[in-house]
Amino acid sequence: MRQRGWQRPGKKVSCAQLLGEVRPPIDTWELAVMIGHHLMNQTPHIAIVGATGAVGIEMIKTLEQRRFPVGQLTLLASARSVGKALQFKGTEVTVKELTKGAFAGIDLALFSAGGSISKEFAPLAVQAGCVVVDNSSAFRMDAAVPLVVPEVNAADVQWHRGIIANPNCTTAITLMALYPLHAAFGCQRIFASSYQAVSGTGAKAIAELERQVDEIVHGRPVTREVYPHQIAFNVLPQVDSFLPTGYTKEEMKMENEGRKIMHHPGFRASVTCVRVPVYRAHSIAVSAEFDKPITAASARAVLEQAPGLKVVDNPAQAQYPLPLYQTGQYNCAVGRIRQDCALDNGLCFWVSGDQLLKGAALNAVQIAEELLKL
Ligand code: 2RA
Repeated sequence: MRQRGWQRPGKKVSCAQLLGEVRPPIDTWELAVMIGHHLMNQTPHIAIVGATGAVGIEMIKTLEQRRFPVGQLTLLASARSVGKALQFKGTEVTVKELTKGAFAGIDLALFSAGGSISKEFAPLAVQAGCVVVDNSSAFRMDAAVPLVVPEVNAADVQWHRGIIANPNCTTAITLMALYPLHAAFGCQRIFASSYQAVSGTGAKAIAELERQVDEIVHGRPVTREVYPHQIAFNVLPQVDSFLPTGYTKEEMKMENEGRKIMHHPGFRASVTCVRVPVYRAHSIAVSAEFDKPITAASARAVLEQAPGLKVVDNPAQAQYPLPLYQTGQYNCAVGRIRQDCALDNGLCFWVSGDQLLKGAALNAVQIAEELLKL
């Protein structure tokens, strides 16, 4: 039977639980820790874990550009990055080693160093009195951890117990357009394909694309280290590893994370994730089915009011969202809005967004901004 609602292993979780109405019992110590975590210093000492990675660097820039009231900034990374200096507000901040004791005195830690680092160090940071915003998949589906896109479910930040999860980039960008439509018309299911940039895999994948282009242009044999096939002048219908169902882990994040973020346990998503030879910004082509009748005009009217979203939709002038122009933008963009000819109450759209920003660093900083309001 098809599972309803997102799950943690061995335990079904209802929407009411997601909303924090039925939570695991809290003992006195845990309550004291929660209260401590909710009294956020208004000029917090912030740590960035994974500071030298692509997302870490964007986190530093985003804190500065959004004038986040950083009291002090500590940059943490693995031993091999120790001593590197990164710029923040015109001064150099030297990277320190991520150790078990690194979180003493830190109020808020933004993690983007992979799931295994998060699993090891985020609980230690919480024990040290720090609130963690985690960009990995380690805690996203944990019932005790809110999973937040501020434009969709900012209020979920209120029930955190020390860790708040940032969603997968493709999910976050899709929901920026899908959620306002769901709120207005009631979305039950989507069919989608993603077009994911190589920077989603990391610096080595960017280097692989550049190297392969150079090899091809100069007639040398193509070499490969990161992807199972040549990515230059090609597209790969695989992002992440395959599950027994034939979907990849990345593809199922849309349904599982979408259910939790939208508080919509019945949401269904059939997705094909595709890696494309684009440097930066992911795009998603979506066909969505709604409870209520929907037209391109009624959808456009909703999307034009949606926070963090720009409508770029003038096909006659060849205007639609392009990943090239979404790079470095905080807002996502939606276009190609049209009634779906194969679904009842269906709508097709194309949404594009910078996955290092809305899909990672910006979303994490927006969550931090919500924490300051508690
Ligand atoms: C990717 N979802 O693009 C990843 C990045 N978080 O592969």
